[in-house]
Amino acid sequence: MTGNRVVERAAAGLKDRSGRSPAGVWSAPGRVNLIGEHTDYNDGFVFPFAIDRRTAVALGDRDDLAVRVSSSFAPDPVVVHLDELGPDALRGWSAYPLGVVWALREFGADLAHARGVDLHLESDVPVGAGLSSSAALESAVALALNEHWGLGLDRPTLAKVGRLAENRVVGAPTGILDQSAALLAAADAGVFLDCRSLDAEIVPLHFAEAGLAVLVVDTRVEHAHATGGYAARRSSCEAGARALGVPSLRELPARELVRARELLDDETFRRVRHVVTENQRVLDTVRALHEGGPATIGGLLDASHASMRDDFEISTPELDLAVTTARAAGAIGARMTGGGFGGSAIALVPLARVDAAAEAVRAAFAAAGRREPGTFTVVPSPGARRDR
Ligand code: GAF
Repeated sequence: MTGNRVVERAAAGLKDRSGRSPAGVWSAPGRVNLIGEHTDYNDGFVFPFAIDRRTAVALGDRDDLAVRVSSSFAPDPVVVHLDELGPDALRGWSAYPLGVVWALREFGADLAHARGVDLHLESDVPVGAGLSSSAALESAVALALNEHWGLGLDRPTLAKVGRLAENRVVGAPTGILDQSAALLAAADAGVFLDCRSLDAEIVPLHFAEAGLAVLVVDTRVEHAHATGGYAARRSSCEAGARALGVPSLRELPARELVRARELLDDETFRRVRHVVTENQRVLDTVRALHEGGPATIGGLLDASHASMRDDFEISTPELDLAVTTARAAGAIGARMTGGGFGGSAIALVPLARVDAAAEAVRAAFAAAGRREPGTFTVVPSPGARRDR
């Protein structure tokens, strides 16, 4: 199990670097969003599941009031005194874990009696692949400190802590999807989340029982949400909602798209149409899963990809190639997943055809002169937890 390996590596890394035995080890998973893209910051619906790749944090108590973070994926440890943690002082990779410490306080956590800690992090969630490695890290640290310091915050609040760290410290204007997936997920199930109320329903997926697997194609085109297209899409959605007189696009009924087409410029209209139709596809997916199981959702995944490609314009040639090739090789549905502009696509593939589909995608990338993609299957897995 990859999960166990990162837990062991985190514990050993802490001992190595600080000489301390861990007081505990916590971990949180990366995620695949099955459907519901760019709907979270529009108060809409999302439906992610946690994957079997995790980030683990080993925690050791210190004798002072400092937080020291280290990792094998970072050059040097960073040490900051608990009272000196401001959002503007944090830079580089340590902004993720230290941003969480800062953000806990913003959500009312009383750190007056907290002792300093050493945190050592290890991960097997690929970075820059659109599988939420940053939310995995934030969620593991948030849960670890919440439990170790006895802060008493619930998981939905810890998800907000992670999002605030990401928004304010890292500078990416992202929504609540990724941290909610990392913190609320359950094995063999997806998290159907209403991003307005934050009500979550755990919906069984049972891919394997249906003879299906989820193949991830990491295009190895790195995306970054702190810059560029992501923020532009968010602004378009907000501008569309303002022009249509609704507080968020969640409030726009599908029948209002006729009026939207008259009122909005073509680009804003297509951004709005993506969000409105994607919300409906999430609802339809959850219903289809309840009524017919995962073999009935392929068409919804395809339609979601087409909407992201044509209306929201966040796909890339590599993501489109992954999707069309996987479909031609036997996938029953496929779509890009996550924020877009790079990252990964997912394909729902009959078990017997997974290897052939992966091979077909790699061959298509080679034939198109693209970098070799990563191809691997993922299994819906438990959310953040204490491992030791
Ligand atoms: C990224 C963001 F972090 C999420 O909040 C979400 O908006 C997603 O892109 C698109 O659905 O993962």
